[in-house]
Amino acid sequence: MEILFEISENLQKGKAKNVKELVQQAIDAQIPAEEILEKGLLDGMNIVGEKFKNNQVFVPEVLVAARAMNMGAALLKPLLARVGNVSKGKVCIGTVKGDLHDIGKNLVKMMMEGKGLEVIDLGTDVAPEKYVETAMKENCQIICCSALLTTTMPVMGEVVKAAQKAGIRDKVKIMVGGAPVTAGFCEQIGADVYTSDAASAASAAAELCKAAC
Ligand code: B1M
Repeated sequence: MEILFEISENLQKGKAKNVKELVQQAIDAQIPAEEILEKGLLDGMNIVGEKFKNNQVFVPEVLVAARAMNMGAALLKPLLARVGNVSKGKVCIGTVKGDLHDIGKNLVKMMMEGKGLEVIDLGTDVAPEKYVETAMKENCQIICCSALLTTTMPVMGEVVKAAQKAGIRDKVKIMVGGAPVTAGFCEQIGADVYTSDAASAASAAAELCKAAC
């Protein structure tokens, strides 16, 4: 669809205002929010990611693209979050210590809210102790950790250890994800669930909360 292509193109150029207008037009044209997200916004962000990897674009370009992505995603949020009034579970989510990437984490949060879960967003650069303290204070059923850097992935193992040390490991599930994370890594560090994308993370979290109730 032409409009989704235009969203992707404008996102790659960091034209946030255009992206916002185009996303609104796509919503008005009754294109499903999931499709606008996948084929418009995420398509554009993936292309920027490839160019960043190949040194064809640099941090400033990536940042303006990320801003455009967030502005477009904000319009989709109410459509993706078909939430009822009753919370179906409580989770805390954050990007691990040393890591500032939050676009994927924000999408996971949005999709989880769409499943009716209450999500406490700890932001980025989150220390292991912070996840654990929050889970204890807020009675979260799940701790969700996101990491985009191979250098920060090991912090997820520290989160598992911190939960063990605090004596809550049998009361809280730990979910992990982010581009470099794998099911094997999840198993290796003793976390509970790995999912590769935001939609699967939301479904898995909803199932875990249902099982815990
Ligand atoms: Co960064 N960066 N970055 N960056 N950046 C990557 C990750 C990189 C792969 C680019 C590359 O070289 N190809 C590379 C990492 C290499 C590695 O570790 N192997 C990299 C690097 C090196 C860096 C810096 C070190 C660069 C530098 O300064 N020299 C630096 C580190 C800063 C830091 O964190 N301390 C850095 C900085 C930045 C920006 C600030 C410029 C910006 C972040 C802006 C922001 O997030 N607000 C940025 C961006 C945007 C990227 C790329 C281009 C895009 C990431 C993204 O948002 N993707 C990325 C290249 C790429 O991924 N192709 C790259 C879209 C997003 C929707 O996908 O986050 O994967 P993602 O989330 C997915 C899934 O992974 C999953 O669901 C999401 C949607 O389905 N998911 C989960 C995520 N979390 C989950 C949790 C779950 C389950 C699923 O359960 C709990």
